[in-house]
Amino acid sequence: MTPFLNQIQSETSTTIMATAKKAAADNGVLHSQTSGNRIITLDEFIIRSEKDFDYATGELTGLLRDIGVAAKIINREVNKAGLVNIVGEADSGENHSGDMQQKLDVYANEKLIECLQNSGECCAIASEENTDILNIPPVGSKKSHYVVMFDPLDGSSNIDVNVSVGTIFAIYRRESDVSGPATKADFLQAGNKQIAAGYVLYGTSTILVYTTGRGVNGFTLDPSIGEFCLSHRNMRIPEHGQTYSVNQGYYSKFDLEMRRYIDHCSDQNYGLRYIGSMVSDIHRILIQGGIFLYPSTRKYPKGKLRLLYECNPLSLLVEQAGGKAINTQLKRILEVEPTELHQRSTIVIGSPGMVDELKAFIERYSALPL
Ligand code: AFP
Repeated sequence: MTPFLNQIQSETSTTIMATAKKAAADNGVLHSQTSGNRIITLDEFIIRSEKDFDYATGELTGLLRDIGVAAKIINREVNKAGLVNIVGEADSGENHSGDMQQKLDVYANEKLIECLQNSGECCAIASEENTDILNIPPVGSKKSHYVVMFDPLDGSSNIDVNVSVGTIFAIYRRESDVSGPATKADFLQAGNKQIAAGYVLYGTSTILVYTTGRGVNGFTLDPSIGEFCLSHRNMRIPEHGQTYSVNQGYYSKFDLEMRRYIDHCSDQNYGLRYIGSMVSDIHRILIQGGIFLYPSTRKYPKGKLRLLYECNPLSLLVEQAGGKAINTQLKRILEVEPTELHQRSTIVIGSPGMVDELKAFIERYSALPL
């Protein structure tokens, strides 16, 4: 080897050593920032919690881990979106609901399906990006009991401008016979039948938040070790917050009760915070309290957001953290019986005190004409 090549090799090893040392040091910071104890990774937490599940066969554990892996892969692409030619609209054009599919939407959808296919713990998926349900071929003789629904990249119209986006997922136990393919009815279950639900927020840091119906926990991705680490244990939503979250640009298109409530928020000096990426807004509300509204508008008389893979999983998380989620007919979101895969819903979700406050406005004003 020439002296020149020798030098390069030795410089490279020094750089690798330095990077490793820095990673270890950063990791130490994270240790002390979390709880002062050793780090608990998502995988470890899921395995430890397995005994809490009603059907503790390891299948659900496997599914959550598959979603965790997909989240890391999606995170990698989201983070370099500005560097490569992956931002912008996909060649496939519009998805079934008429939204322009973004390239990263398509990528995230593919990765989630791929990861869920690998372990064979999921028998079928439904996604915002697919018109129909997609049966997954069984792995060997494995008979899977679960179906997974997701919005692979919610808020994707924000990608090109570097605003946080998120993945939302919901897991149900199938109702059809395990020996045949899953059916649409397996997905059209009320939200209160969810076995698990969660989101991944690709923000200033990447965080995965999930529930299996026994509280809500958040795991922040430590890029130096490539692991989601427990950072938000047993999240509890404050009874009342200081912000409201709504697209106030539609004010004149909202019904009277919504306009009155928005006026009330302004009178109370609540701050207006609306990111246009629901996962980000809900994450803030879970931590700081507040209320998020997406009522009917003239354009979306039934509301804009999707019941099955946006409203239901986020409602389960918020309720599990002590919050409330209803539609503008005052029905608990988790009790709505779905009739369509891509059904839309109105939603009022957040701190219990604020949802109750809005409920009083609906009860008082909704009978009045616009
Ligand atoms: P996109 O995924 O098309 O960006 O929609 C995001 C979203 O479903 C939700 O995350 C936002 O809160 C909401 O729509 C924003 O909708 P408006 O632009 O109508 O306020």
